[in-house]
Amino acid sequence: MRKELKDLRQALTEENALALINQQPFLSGMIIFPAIDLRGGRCVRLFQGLADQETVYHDDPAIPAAKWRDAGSEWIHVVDLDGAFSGTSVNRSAVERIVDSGLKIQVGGGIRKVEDAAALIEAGVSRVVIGTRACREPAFAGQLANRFDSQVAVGIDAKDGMVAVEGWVDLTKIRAIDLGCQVAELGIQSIIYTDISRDGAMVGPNFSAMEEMLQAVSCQVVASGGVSTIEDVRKFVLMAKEYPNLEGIIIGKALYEEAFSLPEALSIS
Ligand code: AMZ
Repeated sequence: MRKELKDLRQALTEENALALINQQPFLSGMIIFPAIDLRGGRCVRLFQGLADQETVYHDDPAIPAAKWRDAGSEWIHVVDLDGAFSGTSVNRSAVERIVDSGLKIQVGGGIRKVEDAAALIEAGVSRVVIGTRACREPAFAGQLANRFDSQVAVGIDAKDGMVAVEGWVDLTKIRAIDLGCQVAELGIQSIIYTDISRDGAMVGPNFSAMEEMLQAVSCQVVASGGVSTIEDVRKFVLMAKEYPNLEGIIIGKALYEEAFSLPEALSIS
């Protein structure tokens, strides 16, 4: 047995390892994050983030959380939409119910103070996502990164390449790429990059914008917005092989509308 292991180790030069990876055309280690967006305690989806274009999928968010867990997910991406619109965490008890599912939870929406981030991490959230305040004051993101390390990510939500904040109502003059580079330099390890016009629209992701961000920043990137077919997932898996900093993708509406199943997506990632 020892000898076989030694032979295997010797055979595994970097070149051989790359060849092995390439023989597995679809396995990349990319994380699939099923999304749960919360509004008034319920699991909803918005069309392009517009508050008046809402579809309710579940009154109790613990139901999709258990469903995604039982389907084999490791993570869930949660957005407190009321929090994002109002600037303070609102759906705290719903978040805690999702934490009870036992999955790793990434949460954004209304986290604008150090205490908000600390309280969520204390409550069992694995990673908090900071949007508005990171854009308005990038040093704040750096401060959180110093304190919470990889348990803090920055959410960059863009329309035509420019960052939108405050529930995507306020469009800034800041380029998404510039903010990405800035927060990565300040120690942020992951960026959640959303293309607003694709979000909840089932029109396919903005692959070229994602690629640009992946090339520009030194940290990991999670792609969000527009995934609508299993082919979109496959394209991201191929992209993850080219850009190892593509940490994962967020899938929302496509799963709720059953365009494909979560096990299907997990099996090719
Ligand atoms: O759909 C929306 N209008 C929306 C949304 N999904 N607005 C903000 N968000 C999400 C961002 C990020 O995860 O994608 O809320 C978070 C940012 O919240 P804040 O409060 O830090 O800007």
